[in-house]
This record gives sequence, C-alpha cells and structure tokens, in this order.
Amino acid sequence: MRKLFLLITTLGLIMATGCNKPSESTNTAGSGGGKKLTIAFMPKSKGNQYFITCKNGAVKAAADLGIDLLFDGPTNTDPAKQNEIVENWITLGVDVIAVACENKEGISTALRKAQAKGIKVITFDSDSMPDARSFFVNQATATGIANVLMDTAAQLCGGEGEFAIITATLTANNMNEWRKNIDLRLKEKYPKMKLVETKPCDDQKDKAQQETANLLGAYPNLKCVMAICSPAVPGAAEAVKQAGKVGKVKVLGLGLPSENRAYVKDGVTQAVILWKVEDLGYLTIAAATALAKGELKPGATTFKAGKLGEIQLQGSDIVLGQPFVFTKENIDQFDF
Ligand code: RAM
Repeated sequence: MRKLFLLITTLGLIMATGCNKPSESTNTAGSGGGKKLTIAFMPKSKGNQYFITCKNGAVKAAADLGIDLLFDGPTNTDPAKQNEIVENWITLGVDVIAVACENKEGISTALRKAQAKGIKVITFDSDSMPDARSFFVNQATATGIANVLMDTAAQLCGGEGEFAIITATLTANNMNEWRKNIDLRLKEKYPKMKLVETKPCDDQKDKAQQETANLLGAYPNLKCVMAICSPAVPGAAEAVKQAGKVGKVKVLGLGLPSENRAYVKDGVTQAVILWKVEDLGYLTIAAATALAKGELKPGATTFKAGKLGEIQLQGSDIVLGQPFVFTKENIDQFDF
C-alpha cells in the first residue's frame, strides 16, 4: 500500500513539474567534456504536422551533435505567443534561438533583444528582419518554390483561366515572398491565367476548406486552387470534393504526402509539392550548433551540417535544396 502511495505521489510530482515547464526538453548524450549547448527551437505552431516533422529532424540532429534541445511554440499560429516564448528563453539564457517566424516585423524586436544579451539567433522556414538574426535556413529559394507552383498550376489549367490562392497568414515572410514570386512568374509567362483572390487560412485546414468553398461559390469558372501552406492543401481538396467539382477544379499546393495521399489517389488533388521537412529541422539545429561553436560565421560560403554533409550558403541564407512534386505515380514512396 505504502509502495502504491509512493508511486502515485511520484507520478503526481512528475506530472505537475511537466505542466509547469514551459518548453519540452530533449536531453542528449554529450560528446564528453565542456558545457553542453542549449538550442531553443520554435515552430510557427506546434499542432501543425509540418512542424512536428521538422521537430523530428531537430531531435535527430540534437542526438547526433550532442546538444540539449528545447522545443516550444504556440499551439496555433499566434505571433504574440511567439514573442512571449522568446522572452522566456532570454531569461533562461539559452545559447541559440532558432525560430520559424509568424510575423516578420513583430518578432524582430524580441530577437534583437536576445542578440543584445549574447544569444545567437537563426531563423528557419520563415524569416525575421535580416538584422534580427545571423542566418536564415531556407527550405528552397522563393523563386524556385514559386516557379514550380505557378508552372504546375498553368500546366493543370492548360495555360489559361481563373485560379485562387489560399495562403497561411499575411504576416509570414515565407508566404509573402512566395506570393510575390508567383505574381512575377504569372506576369512573365502566363498572360492568359488570372489570379482572382488570395485568402489567408491561418495555417488551419478547416478555415482553408471554408475559404475554398466560398471561392468556389463566388467564381463558378475557377479552374484551380493553389494552396501554399500545408494544412490548406487537404482543406481545399475537401471543399472541392464536397462541392462535387472533382477534376473540374484542380487542386495543388505545398503539402505533406501523408496528409494528401488519399486525395491524390482519388484524383481530387493533382500535385503536392514540398521538400524534405525532417531535413529542414536537422539542418536548422546543425546550423545553430555550428554558429554557437564559431564554426559558422557571417560571410561563410559553406558549412558541415552533420549527416547532411557540406551545405552551400547564399549570403546569409542556408538553402536546403529544391522543391519536389508528388503525384499519384510517386506519392507512395514518401512516408512523411
Ligand atoms: C505550413 C507553414 C509553413 C510552410 C508550409 C509549406 O505548414 O505555413 O511555414 O513552409 O506550410
């Protein structure tokens, strides 16, 4: 009985400590000697499968490189909460903060404050203002992503007709850079295609579904929906399916194979485009570690990113690679 009581008390204590702890922490075995680095890693939102996959890569890198990883972020997109977490990490005195920014300008003040306290800062997935961080780990160039999106949309529409975009938020730098470059490609190459509207969905599948349903009602000649944030791709597909417009309105976007497999197989979604998301998390932690150790300095042209090998820099951008197109034919080969 006493043993049972002790067990319950201990479990209660562990749970209470867990609840009060602001960030999840992954302790990894150090490579021996010296103080272990603590790298704090923040997604745009913790509930988004895309960032859960990024985190898996970050955890692997932490184990490979022998650093302690803190992981925290808003449950859903929330720029104010991101600022609050950065402030907590400043108080904690972490070595590096790595963040996917929801609001480019909004978060930069807090990141500058971290830098002023001697904390190194890098961004990944979605950048801050350039002076608020040392490096940005980019999944692929904005032009590369925009061109493959726009070229695929034009191909699906036979080079003409109306299309609409579902974006995440109007404050996230990655979304805005991609939108800007989609516009450029559209003007340059596809004069017969018309972008009717761009609607934000706050990185929420249900909101993307609702916005797509509204667009289908407002534009009866719509030929294609381009969803440029991962939760929006299955959301747009579901709306097209429920409106009975499968095949008539094409769906494409930046999404995870796992969240879109069924829609792709059923012919609702024609193309899903993405990069190796786990590697984005891995590369971010590798860059953060190299930065903290003084192995990656401003002006560098390459650096060694653990198991990913030597990575090229473009100015202060560390670019992971090229976007990839998943279709009915190849989607089964990918399990993320
Ligand atoms: C969402 C996020 C993220 C973006 C992906 C494609 O998960 O908005 O920033 O890179 O989509």
